[in-house]
Amino acid sequence: MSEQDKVYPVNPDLAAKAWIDQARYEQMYQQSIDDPEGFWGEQGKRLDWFKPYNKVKHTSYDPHNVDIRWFEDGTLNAAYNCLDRHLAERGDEVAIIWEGDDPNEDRKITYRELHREVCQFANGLKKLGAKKGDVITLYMPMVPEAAVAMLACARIGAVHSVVFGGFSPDAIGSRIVNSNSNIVITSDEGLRGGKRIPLKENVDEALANPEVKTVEKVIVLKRTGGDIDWHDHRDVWYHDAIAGVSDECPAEEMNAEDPLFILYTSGSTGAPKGLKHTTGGYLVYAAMTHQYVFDYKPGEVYWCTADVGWITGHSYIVYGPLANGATTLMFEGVPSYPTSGRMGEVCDKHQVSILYTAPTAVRALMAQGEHVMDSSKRDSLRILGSVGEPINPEAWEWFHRVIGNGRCPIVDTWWQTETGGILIAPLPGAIAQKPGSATLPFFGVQPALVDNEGHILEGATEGNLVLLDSWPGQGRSIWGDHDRFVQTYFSTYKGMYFTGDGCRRDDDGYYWITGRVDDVLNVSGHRMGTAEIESAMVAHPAVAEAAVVGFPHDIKGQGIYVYVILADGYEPEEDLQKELVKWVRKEIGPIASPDLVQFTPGLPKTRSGKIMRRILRKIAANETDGLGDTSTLADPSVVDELIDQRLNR
Ligand code: 6R9
Repeated sequence: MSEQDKVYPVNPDLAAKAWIDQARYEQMYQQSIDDPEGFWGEQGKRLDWFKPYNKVKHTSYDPHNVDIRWFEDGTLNAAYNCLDRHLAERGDEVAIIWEGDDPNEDRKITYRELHREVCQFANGLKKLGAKKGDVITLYMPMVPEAAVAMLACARIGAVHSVVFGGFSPDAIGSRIVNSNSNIVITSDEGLRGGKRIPLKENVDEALANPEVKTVEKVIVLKRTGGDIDWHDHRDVWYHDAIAGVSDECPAEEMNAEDPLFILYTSGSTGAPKGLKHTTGGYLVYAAMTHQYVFDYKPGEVYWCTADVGWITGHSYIVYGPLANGATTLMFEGVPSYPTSGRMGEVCDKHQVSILYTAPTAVRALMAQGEHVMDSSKRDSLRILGSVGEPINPEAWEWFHRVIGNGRCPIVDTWWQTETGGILIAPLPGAIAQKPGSATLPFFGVQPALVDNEGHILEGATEGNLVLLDSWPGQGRSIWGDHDRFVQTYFSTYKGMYFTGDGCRRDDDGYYWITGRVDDVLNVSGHRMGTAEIESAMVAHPAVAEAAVVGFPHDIKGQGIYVYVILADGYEPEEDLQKELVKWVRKEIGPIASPDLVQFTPGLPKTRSGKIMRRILRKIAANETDGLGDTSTLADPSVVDELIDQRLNR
């Protein structure tokens, strides 16, 4: 039996106590497809609405009229649902456990305290001029104030746009320009793995660009107390913004379809897109998936190791868990600091029941051998989760056997920034797992595989992954550019949402995501557009042309391989390779650092001038035997040259 055929059946004891067992999964799934109105109409009641909805689903995937609305005549407030409604029953229970970068620093915040902090900061924002509909940019470390700021925006009806702390000043600036954001919330510095990250300095640099014109206020949380520049007319300390301010703040009544947040993500072409998520459907879906996919039970400590700068942090550190009244752990640091066993140590210290992390983190631990987990017992763990990229069966097995002591099911959750919440995953009490497969769809989700012409393929097969109908958590548009939304997701295959992922379905109907079929890379679970990196490269004077592809990388999943044609007068020297790597870090951020830069006199192109990436990918992966059809190349000798010069790794 091959590794991929291995099945881990559902544990009957777990199933007996789970929210969803197999029979219930099947019955609910069927109902969600047969009667989406009835199904979601019922599920919507898990939230508190100011004005209840009468209309449930109003969605069209017709490319001439893409229109997605859920619960459209209801009103509610996301922060109210994450805080106020829990106060009577569990006001004194812990909402957020914060674990600092330094293991001696931690903090527990109850729902009552979090409510107070959010209200106070919401009033602080208002005092500085923030109002409903404003876009507020967050560039924050992983501290409770990041969640407070998100919820405070939601409370007053402002739209947050969180920019991951690893992005560069240029990336912050372009997101501010695209969203017309008027307030930025940041921190003096961040702290990760003992290193200080100059967050405020990066914001200053972003705002120094004359094209960035809309920002009136920068609110600065004091985290490290490090030295920073100060601009009196613009900068306000977080502690000053809340000083003497009331801690009572009514929650703004929002329509279900009012935007809750924008989150930028990379695509195959152009600059990152600001995905627009709205309030009602998103929160229903985040809360429901958090409860069922992780089988979350009241009182359990749940830890998602993502950063709030990504969709995983939005839906499964902040909104889903807090809407459910859960205890969510927020970790400031990195899994390998100060010791390589830190992740397990944090599980023991806070008695974590559910651990949701990324394959790249598992592989990084695995590379250090079995003993890396010896400093912890991890007896409290009950469920493990994986997200961000395909998990290879070896890493799955190691995650299960070593981290989970062979006791805990792994929910491999497939989803995207665009989907708002988890779409394919094995509910732990209902669906047997196969290492490497995300398994079966969540309620209301209708995956299908299509060939390149858009014909739906039946049975065990492989194809492009599409979704046939909407679910409440789906992104509604691209901020300021609905045409691009339609073009990107609904035009390739008419009447379907195209995910950009390739996928296989086996005889049991299980889905196995095979990776992106477009020019999007997945580096350590982070999405990177090749076009974005290429345009950063050609902005350097030494670069005449650049082509970027991914190649298999043991820890990161994919590494970044850049082919560069130098401009006249530049020599292919090692120093220049290093300089170009630094350049991309400055233009986009450290997560986009190329792993390898190869200078080349030419690139393989078709006679019509299109770069043949398929060939570049093969060369980067060292698979030069099976280059496939090269007959359409304008100049086949380029390929031999590229292979000769291929970098040794
Ligand atoms: C949540 C998130 C989305 C892309 C997606 C796919 C890949 C995510 C996966 C997975 C295989 C999984 N992806 N989860 N591939 N198995 N369990 O990661 O969102 O950053 O937008 O990335 O990540 O390729 O299309 P996002």
